[in-house]
Amino acid sequence: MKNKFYITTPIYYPSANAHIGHAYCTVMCDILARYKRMRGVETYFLTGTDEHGEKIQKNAALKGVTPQEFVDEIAGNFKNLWKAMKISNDDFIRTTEERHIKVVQDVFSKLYNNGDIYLGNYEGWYCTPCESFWTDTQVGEEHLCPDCHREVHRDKEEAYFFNTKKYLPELLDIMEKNPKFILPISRKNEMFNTFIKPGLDDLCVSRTTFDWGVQIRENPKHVIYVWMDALTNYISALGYHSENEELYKKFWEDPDCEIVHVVGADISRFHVIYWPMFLLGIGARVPDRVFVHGLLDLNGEKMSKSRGNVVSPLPLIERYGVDAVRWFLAKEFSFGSDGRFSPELFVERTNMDLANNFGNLVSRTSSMIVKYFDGVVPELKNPNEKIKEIEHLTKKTILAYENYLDDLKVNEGFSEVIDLLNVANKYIEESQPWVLSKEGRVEELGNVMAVLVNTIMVAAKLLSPALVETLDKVYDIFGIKEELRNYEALQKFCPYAGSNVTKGNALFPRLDMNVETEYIHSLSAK
Ligand code: ME8
Repeated sequence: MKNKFYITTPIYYPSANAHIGHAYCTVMCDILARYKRMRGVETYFLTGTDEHGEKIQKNAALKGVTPQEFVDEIAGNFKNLWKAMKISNDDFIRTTEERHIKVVQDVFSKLYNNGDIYLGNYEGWYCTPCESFWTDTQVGEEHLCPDCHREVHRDKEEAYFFNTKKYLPELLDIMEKNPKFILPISRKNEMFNTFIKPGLDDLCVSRTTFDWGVQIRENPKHVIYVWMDALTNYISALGYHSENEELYKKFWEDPDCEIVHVVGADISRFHVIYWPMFLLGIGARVPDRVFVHGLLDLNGEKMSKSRGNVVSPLPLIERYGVDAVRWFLAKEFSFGSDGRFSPELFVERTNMDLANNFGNLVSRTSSMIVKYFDGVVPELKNPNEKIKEIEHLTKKTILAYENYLDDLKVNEGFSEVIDLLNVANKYIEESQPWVLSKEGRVEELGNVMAVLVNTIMVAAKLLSPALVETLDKVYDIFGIKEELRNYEALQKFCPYAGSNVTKGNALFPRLDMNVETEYIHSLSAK
């Protein structure tokens, strides 16, 4: 494991408010950032908004406001949403900020002076919603954008081009030498077969038909292509080419920092092909990994504002709490595969993992300790074979969890913990504490309680990158001392004897399937 970690989300277009898909990507990055911090890795987590381009300019005009007013409002909404979702980003970059604009211009000039960018003419098919030019073959006879399947239009203009041929061999070499550069690995072939194998054209990196963008210093009637502008955020936010390059040096230049970009499958080619080439052009290091996550749909339909089927995370958080929403996103979908949001799945997931499994274990254990031991966690004495087995399983779970999360496999890591919680719930049934109490087998009864408390603490800590509010609640219910709240405490088995337990409210109330699915359906119908 490297000793520093830099993780980024895509910077989202503030052309409309965020929906559950944006929240998904941001929550997954937040979980990874929180996990690394928990492991003592110095971490920097960046998100932000991509505020230039024709689409934003058009949306602002439709609303009768300036583009800046338009993006100010929506960028503010993004920030508020991330606050409500307890996202722990270290910075929020906006591409209309001075600190960013200057860097984009510097990067362009550097590439231009290198001879990597040249002036030519562009004629092709343009998709405004995707801000992308496409070739005849790509749009086919129907003239539809290969990404979003909307109609494209013919566009011709004097434009600057980035010479992709120059860096392709080096890029292919990087992909070859670092098999984890594109993750999941299945995405690598897709990328190669779809975009590289048919032949890579030079990339058009400027526009003259609108002006909401970063001007090219050398030729101000051009604005820099919104993707070149946007990708640069990953280094402009760290202060690249600014008076204070401390963060850039610390996180980008240090080979002992792992750099991870998390992006949706819709935008992977920009991150896997062009961004590394720009970096090679300016003589900077390329990221270690581009993790391509899947896209979520709603009941089988692509989420889009025009269809009116967008789910906003805010009303879900208000009704079910931030941890339930974060948990659903983290656990329901395999990170890297496409997934489906449905109200039924949300209710089922919350009930199954949080109410019936984790929450139930916490409430049963705390009640029993209050009932049988006056609220004081007993000491583990003379553990039997079963307990040694659970101790072994606990250590194995922690290790497997760490390996999975280090490999960005969040879902699999959490599954290990859920399995451990299942074992603990089953252990209650098998050991029958109520019988032990009746028969006066106090030492055995105490041991069962000590083991349950230990399992709860391990689970609460390992799940805390997702369940950000639950950990402290669990610590408070079990009166866990400050010195036993750190990650290292998990290495000890049953160190919690003497803690004072109080019976708390249910951590996660069970949701009524009919009532709650109806409620969530009503949200997406609006
Ligand atoms: O593409 N399911 O911004 P964007 C899962 N500004 N994730 C989703 C999703 C869905 N249905 N919809 C969106 C842009 N996302 C550019 C990025 S980066 C230098 C510039 C997430 O607002 C997913 O991560 O269209 C996707 O890649 C991203 O939002 C696209 O956000």
